[in-house]
Amino acid sequence: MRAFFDSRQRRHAPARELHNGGFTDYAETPARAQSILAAIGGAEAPEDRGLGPILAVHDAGYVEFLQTLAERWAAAGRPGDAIGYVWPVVGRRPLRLDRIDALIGRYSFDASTPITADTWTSAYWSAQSALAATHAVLDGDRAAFTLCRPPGHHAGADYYGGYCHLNAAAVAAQAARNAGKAKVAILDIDYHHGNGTQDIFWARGDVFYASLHADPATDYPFYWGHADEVGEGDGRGATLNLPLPQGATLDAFRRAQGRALEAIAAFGAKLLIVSFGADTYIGDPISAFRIETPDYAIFARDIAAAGLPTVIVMEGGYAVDALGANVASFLSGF
Ligand code: OKP
Ligand code: ZN
Repeated sequence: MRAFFDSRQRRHAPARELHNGGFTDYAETPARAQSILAAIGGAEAPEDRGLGPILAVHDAGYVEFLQTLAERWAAAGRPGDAIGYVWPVVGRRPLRLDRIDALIGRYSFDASTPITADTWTSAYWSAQSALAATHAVLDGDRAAFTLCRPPGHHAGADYYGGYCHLNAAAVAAQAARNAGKAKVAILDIDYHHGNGTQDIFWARGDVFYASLHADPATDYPFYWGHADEVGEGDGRGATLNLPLPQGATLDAFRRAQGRALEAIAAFGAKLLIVSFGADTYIGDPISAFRIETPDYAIFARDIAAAGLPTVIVMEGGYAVDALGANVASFLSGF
């Protein structure tokens, strides 16, 4: 299977993140990519397909903000990485403010995603890697893997958060739609709900979003991913949320994934994108499922049995030492 990664994706390396009320080392480290590359034997660099496919998903004002945030932060005399601390409560007037902190609040949803001078470059190449894998599959490959780091599924059309800036899975899905795939499905099996992906396709009937994740009653991102969220308008019924309790093991996860795959088959998807997070692993430092390394091959075989051309997009996974083996196990199932 072809795999894609650009070395510029390593540059984004915030120092600290706000976690449970204190600053801790940033969990989404460049070492994650190293662990995966060592286990899968390397990856190809993607072509540069430019901003067009990114702007097909993301708001132009947001993209411009992300490109310039680090400079503006420095120009405001702020040391270190840019972190927000104020957010507009839903329903406030859409004020056009210039103050850097107000803009961060406008274009993000949490304080766990510091922005550095390299964030834009790494996020851009992460999206390009996703496009390269998507085009490999559109050109006939059965499956392709994209090592998206930084990850993407928490990023919405006009917001970042959850270590995510550009939504690689959404960019991939939109590229497949534009290439003529009538119906595209996204299966999100990261530990966390992919709120950004859900929001982007919330009111659309052409892209199905199914997610297995830790119950948002107990886990980040809390405000999305509840079972009664099913989409709206043309998208009503094209969102499927299957929250699982903390402690979930192979059997519960596999059963839920089977339900998601049945729904994707009924929808009539012509191409599948898997948002794959290995933070469901038993040893993950920020998560609480109990999936073991060999289990990933089983999940992947079940997904492969759906028989759809498949783009595998890397999302989370923070047990760095085991991450490569978990990804390799998953890919072996294809
Ligand atoms: C990204 B992905 C809780 C802090 C939560 C954000 C988690 C982002 C996960 N105290 N930090 O879905 O793996
Ligand atoms: Zn996650």
